[in-house]
Amino acid sequence: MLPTPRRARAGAPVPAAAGPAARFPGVAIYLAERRMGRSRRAFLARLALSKGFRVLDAYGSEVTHVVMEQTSAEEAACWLRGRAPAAPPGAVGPALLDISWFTESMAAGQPVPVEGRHRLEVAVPRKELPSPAWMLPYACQRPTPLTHHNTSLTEALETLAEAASFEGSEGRCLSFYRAASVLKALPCPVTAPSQLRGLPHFGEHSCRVIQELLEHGVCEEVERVRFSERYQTMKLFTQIFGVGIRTADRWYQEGLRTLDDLQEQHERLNKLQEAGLQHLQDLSTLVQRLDVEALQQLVEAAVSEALPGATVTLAGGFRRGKLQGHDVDFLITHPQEGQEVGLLARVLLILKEQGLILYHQHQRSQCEDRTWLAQQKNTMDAFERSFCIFRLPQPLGAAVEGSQRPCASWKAVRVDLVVAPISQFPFALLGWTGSRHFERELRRFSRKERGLWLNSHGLFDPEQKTLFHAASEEDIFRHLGLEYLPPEQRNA
Ligand code: DCP
Ligand code: MG
Repeated sequence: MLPTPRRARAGAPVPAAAGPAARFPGVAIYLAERRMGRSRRAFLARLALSKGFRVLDAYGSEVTHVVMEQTSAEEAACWLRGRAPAAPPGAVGPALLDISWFTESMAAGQPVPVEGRHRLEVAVPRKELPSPAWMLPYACQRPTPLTHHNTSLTEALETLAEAASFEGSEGRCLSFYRAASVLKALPCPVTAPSQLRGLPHFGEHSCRVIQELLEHGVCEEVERVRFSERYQTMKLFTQIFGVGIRTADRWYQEGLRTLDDLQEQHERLNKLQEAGLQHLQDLSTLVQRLDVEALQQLVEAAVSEALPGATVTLAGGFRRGKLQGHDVDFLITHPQEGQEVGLLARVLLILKEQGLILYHQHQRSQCEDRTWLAQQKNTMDAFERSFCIFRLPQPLGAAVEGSQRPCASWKAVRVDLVVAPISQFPFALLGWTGSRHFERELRRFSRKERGLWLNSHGLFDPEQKTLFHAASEEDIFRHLGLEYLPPEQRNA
């Protein structure tokens, strides 16, 4: 049986309502957690209590002021109808207010009179940029399609995010990614800086970048970064399979700048990196949809030969609808738990016998260590997997785009094969479908708003020490109280 969704605990973090000491007897505030989030609600409740306001933990007839965030008047009215019996004729229901009434009252140290501008907004007409109130703060709360209306703006912000990651500035990196992700979810292009006002995650720096881009077509800081030796070298090194930021940085600090520098000192490279460098030409050419289909057939054939009934599911960017990608991610499982053990080695043997593997690095499963199921950290996962470079046959005479071998009979393609036991498969599929930013946000949302730890193995309740069992991705969204987003809408 499924445990009760955490939303049932919605009221829990709000401290007990202020008692007789409340300074404003005519005012009883109810903070609606929906969209506000659990931690923020608890914070606001404490703030109001400390100023002598009465804050009610549960909604009831005593409530005079309902405060909501990112909610339209229609949604609020609907919410209210679902909670309270219709008020008798002539009776005045509670005021449905946005956060501005609350913040002004806190600043004044007393309830300010309710004015029209405090009342919840009516829905904006479609096709116009929505009011910021409509933009939910977590990327996993809003659909993000593959193609959007603000590509040049998001590319600039993502360049700054990437540059920050090269410098180890995780906070700055995330701020830029979050701002970029908000722009990807907008239904129309941003054409004036004023449209950014009130959007979540738009700090002063991101606003300045967008303002410059809108006014001048370029942003000086972005251009400076793009053409800097540091950024270009880090980009060059990190695109080599097996080279992460730390390694690239070390090489940079040691004075290496070019691929020739690396070739000359190839004793520095481990086997994975050597293979990456050897096939760099092909691997830096984007994988196409047709390649993915061909690969899926090859992998499926090998998997069913190794274990009839085992399945292969496409994950990663291609599952989100991308037409091109830097690699191909496949998840392998079997409907009977335990049957998947030892499968990957057999699959690789078959693929190797067919001459399809140029390189592979096997990583054994660490799932026996059950603490993985309850991991809070953002590390990837502990599934058995193989990082492969496939030798993918090309149709006769086909040109390999960007290749030095214009009519090559094969090309090198990066493929990740990941094996998940069926009981963890929905979590693995959700975790491996991405995007990376979507995953990051989903985990952050689970932790901060629901108090649950999510990873590619499961969803864990650290208080009750229980794991949630899911039969599908939909189950996981439901349990988190999130609207289901299909893979094509997870391109955050
Ligand atoms: N993933 C993750 N955290 C990581 C690595 C991967 O959450 N540290 C997830 C999200 C990714 C998915 O796994 O979307 C696959 O990873 P890829 O690096 O292959 O990314 P994509 O497939 O999304 O894009 P592409 O391969 O085109 O670069
Ligand atoms: Mg991928």
